[in-house]
Amino acid sequence: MSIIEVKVPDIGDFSSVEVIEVLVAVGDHIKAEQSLITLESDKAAMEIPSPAGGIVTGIKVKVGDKIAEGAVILMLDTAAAQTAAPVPEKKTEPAKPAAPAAAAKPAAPVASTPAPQARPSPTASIDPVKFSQAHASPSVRKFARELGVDLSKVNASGNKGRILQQDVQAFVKQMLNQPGTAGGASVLGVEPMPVIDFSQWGEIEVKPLSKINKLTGKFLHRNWVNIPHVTQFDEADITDLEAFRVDANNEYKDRGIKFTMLAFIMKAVVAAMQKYPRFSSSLDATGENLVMKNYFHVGIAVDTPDGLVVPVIRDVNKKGLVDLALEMKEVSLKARDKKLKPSDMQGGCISISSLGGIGGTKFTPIVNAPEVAVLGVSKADIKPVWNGKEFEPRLMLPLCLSYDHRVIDGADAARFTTYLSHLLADARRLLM
Ligand code: CAO
Repeated sequence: MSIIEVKVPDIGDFSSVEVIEVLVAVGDHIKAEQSLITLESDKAAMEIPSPAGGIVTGIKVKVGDKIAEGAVILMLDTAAAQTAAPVPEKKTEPAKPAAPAAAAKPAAPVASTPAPQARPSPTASIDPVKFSQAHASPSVRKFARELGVDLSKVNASGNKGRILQQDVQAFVKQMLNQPGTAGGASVLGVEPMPVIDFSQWGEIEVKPLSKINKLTGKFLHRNWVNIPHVTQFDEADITDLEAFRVDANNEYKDRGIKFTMLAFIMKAVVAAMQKYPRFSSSLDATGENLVMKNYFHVGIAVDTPDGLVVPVIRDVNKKGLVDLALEMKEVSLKARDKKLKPSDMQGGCISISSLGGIGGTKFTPIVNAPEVAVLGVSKADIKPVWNGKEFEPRLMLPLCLSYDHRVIDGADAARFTTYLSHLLADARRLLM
């Protein structure tokens, strides 16, 4: 046995400094340079390292004690250092040879320092300034940094509002138990949704979401959060197209074919994508290249009793209106009978979401990534339109184009919807 007293080394001009953390316990095998306690003055916090390796046989300080240079921190059996296998400790640096008199390790002062570089983490986005201002010891800061926890969001339970290691652990636990966040973590670092007991205000019934609801919800949330959306609104004069559609329906009634406005809109959208190819592109995985496509597949949002699905109609540029009308009927039946395969819903270049059969004047659809644009269609209505001499009643179709602003500029979007309106106003242009 070779027991030494480990004392507070020269810590500068401080005569009475508070012990805010004791980082070791009796029986611990410690290495030279391992931090033993954390001291905190008005201006700074510092960790006191061990001058040698060994086994802690007694601790002479406790949290809250005020101590100065020369005070005994603990008793250390240094002979045990050679024989005992050291227990793994929190710090990862290799043991260094024992220093005869270890100096206090200058630790990050509590405030007014360059902000610690917070690593981006799935747990929370860290505001470096607020992190540096949080009241916590260096070891707690290190611990928080390792876990990617923003200290400014952690509730402190320590003396004078100090954040302790267990506070950081409690914060992480709370985040992991948070419902509705991917892996329990709030990627935006925003306040989590509160857990509410609705029965406190009246009778309630809890119904589980359908499988489709849950799946769609995840995709929509991901797309809404990741894509900077803008929606461009326009109106297309479909008076003549509607007259043509009615005629065509009369003509094809015997063959059981019904043309809805959607079939014409699909053709017009593909023609607009051919003129403006960025609208059918996708960003690659690096986010630095655009993948341009030489095919024209269009997703159609279909409302089913179980939720929203988006089957894809392929090669719309190669199909005529009759084929499209038949295929859309088949696909929406399949969707409502839950017969769509995952592959039926993949590979679209753009999606169309039509609420025109239901109602509403406009809405802002969410881009169906990896696509970069989605066209929302609302209910057409007769409106007075100025023809240069007088107001004329015209059937106007509201268009709502949401797009990924990383790929598409506002001017491009306005050109796209203007061209689309132009095509729908005179469908003969689709033949050109
Ligand atoms: N303006 C006015 N009337 C319209 C219209 C429009 N924009 N679009 C359709 N209509 C009319 C149709 O002409 C039809 O009338 P008739 O029976 O008199 O001919 C009636 O409304 C019903 O049409 P529909 O909605 O059944 O057919 P569709 O081809 O237009 O749409 C489908 C098919 C599958 C897209 C649609 O049934 C559907 O599910 N829509 C909902 C999509 C959805 O939920 N989107 C929201 C997604 S969230 O972003």
